[in-house]
Amino acid sequence: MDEQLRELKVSNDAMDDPQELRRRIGDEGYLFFKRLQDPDKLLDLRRQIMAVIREGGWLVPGTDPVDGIADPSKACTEGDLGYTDVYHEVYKLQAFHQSGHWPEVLDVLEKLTDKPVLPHPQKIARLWFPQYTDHTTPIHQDFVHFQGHFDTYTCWAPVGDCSIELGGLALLPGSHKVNHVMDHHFSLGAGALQIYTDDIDGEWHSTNYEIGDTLIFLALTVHQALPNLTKDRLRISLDNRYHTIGDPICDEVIRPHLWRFNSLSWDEIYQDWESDDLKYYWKDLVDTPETRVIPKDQGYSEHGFAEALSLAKAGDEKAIIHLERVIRNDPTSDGARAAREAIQAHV
Ligand SMILES: O=C(O)CCC(=O)C(=O)O
Ligand SMILES: [Fe+2]
Repeated sequence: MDEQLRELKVSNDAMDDPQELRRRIGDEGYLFFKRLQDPDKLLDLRRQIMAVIREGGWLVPGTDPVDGIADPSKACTEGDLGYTDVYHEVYKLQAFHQSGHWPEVLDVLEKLTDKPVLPHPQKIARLWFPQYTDHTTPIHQDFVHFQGHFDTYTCWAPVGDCSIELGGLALLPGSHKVNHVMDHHFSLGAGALQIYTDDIDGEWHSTNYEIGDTLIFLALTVHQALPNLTKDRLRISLDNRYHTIGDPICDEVIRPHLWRFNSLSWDEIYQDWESDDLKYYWKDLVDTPETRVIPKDQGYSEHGFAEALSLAKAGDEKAIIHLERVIRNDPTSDGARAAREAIQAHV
C-alpha cells in the first residue's frame, strides 16, 4: 500500500446489523465490504466485457482477453468517439445491466435505507487504459454528475482484482459531512469536473481490491480514482447508483450512459437480450407523484466548460486537449464554436 494512502475499513462484521451499518456510513460516508459480490459472476462478466473489447481492437492480439492487455495506440477515454464505439457495445451486454441488480448489493442498500431501492437505469462501466493518467477520474462528489438527491448511493466494484497500481477508487472518510456540493472546476479527467486539493483535507483511503470487493458511498463523499500506472493492463470497473423510491431522481440517470455522443437508445441496448425482465424495469417506478423526475442542472458542467475556455485562451494544454475533443465530437455545436475561438485567441 502506498505510504500516503490508508486502508479502507472493512465492514463485513456489521453485515447483519443495519443500525451499525447506518451509523458507519453516516460517520465515514462509506462502507467497504470484502467479497460482497460473487467473484465467479464477476469473472464471467469480465470475460464477456473483454470479449467485446477485443472485438473493438483494444487488446494486444494473441494475448488472453481475460488479462486485459491493452494496445496503447488505442488509448482513449470518455468523450472520445472511439471510446463510445467500444463502450456502447459493452453497454449492450445483458449481464452488465443485470449486475446492477444482484441481490447481495440490493440487500445491503435496503438495510441502509430501510426502504425499497431502485437501481438507476444508467449503469456505468469504466474501461481505463494504462499510462493514460491525465484522464484519470479527478477528485469530485458524485452529486454534480448524477444529482437527484444527496441520499443516492454509489456502489463501485472492480471487474477483476484491482491493485493500487491498477488504480482503484480512493476516498476521504467523513468528507460528506460538509453537507453541500463543493466548488468543482474544469478537469481533463473523466467527468471533466474536479475539486481543488486546496479545498479539502483529510487522509485518502483505498486498498488493493480483490474481485468481489465493493465500496458503497454517498453522493457528497469526496473521492477520486488512482491512476492506472501498470505497463499494459486495462482497468475495468462498475459504478452503479441506487436511489430510494420516493426521492426525486434526475432525468440524466434514466438514460444510457454517454447517450449524448451517439443517441444510443434502450431499444438498441435490448436488441439481443435473452429475457425481458429488466427491460424498462423503472417505467412504473419513476415520474410518479412519489418519485419526481427532475431535469439535470447543467450549471456545474457549464461552469467547468467556461473555465476550460478561459484556461485555453491562456494556453493551458489540458484545456486545449479538452476543447479539441469537443470540436471533434460535434464540430457545428455552439460549444465547438466557442472552443475554436478560445484556442485561436491563444495562438
Ligand atoms: O472508476 C472511476 O474511475 C470513477 C468512479 C467514480 O467516480 C464513481 O464510482 O463515482
Ligand atoms: Fe464518482
